[in-house]
Amino acid sequence: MTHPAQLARRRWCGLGGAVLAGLASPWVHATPRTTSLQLQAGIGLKADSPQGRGLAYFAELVAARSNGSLRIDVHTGGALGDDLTMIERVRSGAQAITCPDSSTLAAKVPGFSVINYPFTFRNEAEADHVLDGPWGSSFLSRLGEHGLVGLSYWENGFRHLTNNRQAIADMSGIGDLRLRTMQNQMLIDSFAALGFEPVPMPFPQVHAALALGQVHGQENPLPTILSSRFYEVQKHLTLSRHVYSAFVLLIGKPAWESLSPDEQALLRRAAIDARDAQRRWNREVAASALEQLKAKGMQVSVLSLHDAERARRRLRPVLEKYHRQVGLSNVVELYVQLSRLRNAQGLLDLPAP
Ligand code: TK8
Repeated sequence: MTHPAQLARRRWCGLGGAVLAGLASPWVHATPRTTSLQLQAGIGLKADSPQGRGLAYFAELVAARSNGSLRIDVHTGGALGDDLTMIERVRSGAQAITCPDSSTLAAKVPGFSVINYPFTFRNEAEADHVLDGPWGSSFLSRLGEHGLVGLSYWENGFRHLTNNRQAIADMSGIGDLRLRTMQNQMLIDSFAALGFEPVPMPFPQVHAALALGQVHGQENPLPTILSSRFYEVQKHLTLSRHVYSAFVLLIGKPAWESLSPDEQALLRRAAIDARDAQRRWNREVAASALEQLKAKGMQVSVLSLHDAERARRRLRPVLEKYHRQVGLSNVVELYVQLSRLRNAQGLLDLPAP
């Protein structure tokens, strides 16, 4: 296939610069661009969330490093749709960029579900290690078959449970507690196995559904419980760290192919620099969020190591069912990498923190 940038150069030769300078089509440009290219980006979280700050920073880096010829137009708070909708919009070229939770990409590349296997990562450093290495990259490159380019993993974080019925210290559901989950079958089955009534739902609907009592609980990292104001409609918080959750910064093929190789390299570099800043901000907010949520009136309980282990045992049959679907080698390779890392850190014999 002819690369659009090559096509642009060919047209440039054939038609002459004066004609081309007046054409606004992103397909027709020389380097440097004569008009700036707008790339529309959308995310589900608010502008003041760490994800929102990360995306604004990414846009800033891209604008500065391209001398203004690439401009990312940022839409937050689900203004362009929920994660699944935006993934499709990005594939079709209706929008250029999004940053969904990796769990919503599992319908395309099932291996993404392994990231969300409950009680797997002990800390953020373990997640960074495997996501930024060959294990995480292999899933990003498989997105190519689905019209998507995965640029980098950002942090959503360790997820915690909230509800407005009663304190749940041990992470076992009370049958009729309707718990909003992300739209991922492995997670739906996991929460059912723990005794909840899972209700998969797009993120932008969650606050209203909690307020109306359509669902009684949800689970998300502390920065999201804070930035999405879930404390307004949820009384109880269980510090459970039951799942580690990552975002994937994505650009769709239609937008990607309208960029020259230099511009693609610029975007890849900026995606990594913005990732590092976003993770730092996410961790800073996560560290201070608990005090703020308590001050807003949330009642906090902590899942004990013992109860986490019991929950993990209850989930074993669910995960065994998924090993094959997500690719057994993906699961084995993750555990090999984690064991190596823990071994190198002398942590192999310690219980999870
Ligand atoms: C925002 C979502 C959110 C995720 C969820 O679009 O759906 O609960 O944790 O951050 O991606």
